[in-house]
Amino acid sequence: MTIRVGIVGVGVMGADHARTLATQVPGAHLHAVQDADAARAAAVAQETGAGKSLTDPLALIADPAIDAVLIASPDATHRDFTRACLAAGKPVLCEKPLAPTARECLEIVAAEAALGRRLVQVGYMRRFDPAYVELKAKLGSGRLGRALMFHCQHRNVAAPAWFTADMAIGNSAVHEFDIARWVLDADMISVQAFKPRGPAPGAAVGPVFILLESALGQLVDIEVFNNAAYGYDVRGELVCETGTVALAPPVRTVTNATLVHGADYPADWRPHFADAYRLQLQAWIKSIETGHPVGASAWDGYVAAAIAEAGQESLARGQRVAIKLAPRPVLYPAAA
Ligand code: ISE
Repeated sequence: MTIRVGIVGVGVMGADHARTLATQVPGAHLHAVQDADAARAAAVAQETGAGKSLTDPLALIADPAIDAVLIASPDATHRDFTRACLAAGKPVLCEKPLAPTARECLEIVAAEAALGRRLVQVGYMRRFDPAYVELKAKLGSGRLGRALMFHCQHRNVAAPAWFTADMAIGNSAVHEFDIARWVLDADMISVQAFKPRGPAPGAAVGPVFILLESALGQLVDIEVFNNAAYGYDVRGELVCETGTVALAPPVRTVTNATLVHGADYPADWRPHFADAYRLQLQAWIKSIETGHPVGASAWDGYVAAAIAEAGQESLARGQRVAIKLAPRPVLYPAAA
């Protein structure tokens, strides 16, 4: 069985997914790629051997020769394209965020619930990252007792000048919101977000610190620093009743040079999470073959967006904010 895939949007992430799909995902055939920039779509099609390149996203989604769609277009388009896939009855892997607002995410949830079967997977790829998978398994083994705290750090080299603290929450920290729910198997009930005083107004966005409380009383602290300069660096440590377990930095080589001993950092998330992206795509294709959905659901996409909005509100008001979720449709079983 071969699943014929079309990709909507082949910018940085879409092109990366296209390369992985074309070369490392058994059972998938990259049938077509779409981009508003015709030259870019054609170049990615040529590089990856995709049979077709086009500029109309809805034509790609409607194409009867396409069985499943990967959406990697700008965030503002995610809701409409995901809904078009649902209307066409096609499985869809939508890059995070599912949509820019919780309200739009809920529209997707409602549309999928009305359909009565899960077709949407959201690209929260850390759920497939071998290090996070092992962290969760070690917690699940019971050897460390119950989880009490989860320390998370998320550092990027640099963000564009227009990147704001709200975007640090809505675009970057959403990964931690999702992975914390998944690792702890618990929903979050409150959020408080802080910014250190300074840097001076007008300077690039500095660190944002976020504290979540889970329904089981666990604390999750998150530092997101989009202008950390030194490298792409994601860390996590669970503090449990009788021990701790942390993600080990993905280091393959250590360099000795004049007066230096050290490891390199990647410039962005793609090398750091290369295995996660590949495993996510392989699991997505397998889930279409078997009919058993995997990964973050539309509901999980909604919850991440709802936590982000509560976090943004907390930052604006300088107060802890309760996370209130819409009623959960039966389509989505209780575990995160
Ligand atoms: C980006 O959109 C991602 O999804 C990356 O994984 C994350 O590390 C980065 O902070 C986001 O801006």
